[in-house]
Amino acid sequence: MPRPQDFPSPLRGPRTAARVGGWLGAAFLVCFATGLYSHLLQHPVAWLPLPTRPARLYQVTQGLHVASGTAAVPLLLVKLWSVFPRLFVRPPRAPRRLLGHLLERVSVAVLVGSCVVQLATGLANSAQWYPWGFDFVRTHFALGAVAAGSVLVHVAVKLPLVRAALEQRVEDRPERAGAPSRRSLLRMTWLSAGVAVLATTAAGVPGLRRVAVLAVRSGAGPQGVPVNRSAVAAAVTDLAADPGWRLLVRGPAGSTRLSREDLLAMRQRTAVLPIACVEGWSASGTWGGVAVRDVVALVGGTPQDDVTVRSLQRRGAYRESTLPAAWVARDDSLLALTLGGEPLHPDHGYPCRLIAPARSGVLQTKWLGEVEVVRA
Ligand SMILES: Nc1nc2c(c(=O)[nH]1)N[C@H]1C(S)=C(S)[C@@H](COP(=O)(O)O)O[C@H]1N2
Ligand SMILES: [Mo]
Repeated sequence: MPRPQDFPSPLRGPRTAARVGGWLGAAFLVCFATGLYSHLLQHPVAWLPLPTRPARLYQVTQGLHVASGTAAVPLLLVKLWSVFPRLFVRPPRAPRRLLGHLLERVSVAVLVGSCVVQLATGLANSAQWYPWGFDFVRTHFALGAVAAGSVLVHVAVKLPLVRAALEQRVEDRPERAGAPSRRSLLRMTWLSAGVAVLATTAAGVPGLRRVAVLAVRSGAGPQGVPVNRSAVAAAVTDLAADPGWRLLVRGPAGSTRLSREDLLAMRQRTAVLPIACVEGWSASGTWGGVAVRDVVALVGGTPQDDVTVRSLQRRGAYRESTLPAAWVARDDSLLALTLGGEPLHPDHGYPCRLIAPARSGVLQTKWLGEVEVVRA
């Protein structure tokens, strides 16, 4: 077993750890807040109404979520490197000090474990790679809570040490000839975090798409919008192309079945709205169709009701979503029939899909078969 003094680099230690830790804490805070918001959008709670505008809100917050999570990776690596020798500190002999030591070690183990797994699975998810058997969304949420709690405990415990470390200067000159200085180590760390942010978010910045090497699905797809699950993958091709397709609309005053022609004969509206996937990619389109509120009005639905939409798709987690009343009240919450002025491509949800502002992509249900008014 090595001992702490076997790691002689003067760049490790509290001065580096405290500074990188501050940035890491900031990245975690952004990531946690945007992640919580994304979770609440998908699992709304009645006492906490969420904003329905600006339309691009989720596009921005989820972009920040993926960018801050990616930036946290190099920050966490440098932070772990800077404290690595502490792993080999011998426990004290005195029983009371030993207890304190063990508690601190356990809290650090939970902290490091949850942060590493959280960032690794999040990164894999943003790269659309799901090599595990567990439910990603649930695990990511639960682990986020564990990570947030253990970060708070850690900051509280280390505060005196952090204060002292931040009072010490960061020198520009290396302590040993030929070695980098602490200042240049920190600069390299900020730079790596900056590159990580750019590589994930630049796809959204015109002209910078080519540097967005870590961004997935940044523009390709029929009608200029990427596709996550195609009609073939969802096994809906036949049902969606059936000329006998009707949208079943159910509400307190009864039910009705509408063909695409019926829907096209109603008042048409257009809205420029993004598809903003949880994975971080997003793309805007001009959607045309009928307002959800106009359709549910046919069966006695009002803008005070929630509306659940269901897909023709038989299996899969995103076959259904519920549009809260605040969204139903908006004219740009659409049952879309067209994208960019053309009938929806089969992969974008033909014959009819939901598209609404300030919502996560997973909630923009494609290939609708049914719309139901749900009264609270
Ligand atoms: N029925 C159904 N709708 C769905 C999905 C799905 O798997 N099934 N995927 C959702 C996800 S995760 C996203 S990001 C958007 C993508 O829409 P697009 O393929 O038109 O870009 O559709 C959503 N709607
Ligand atoms: Mo998505």
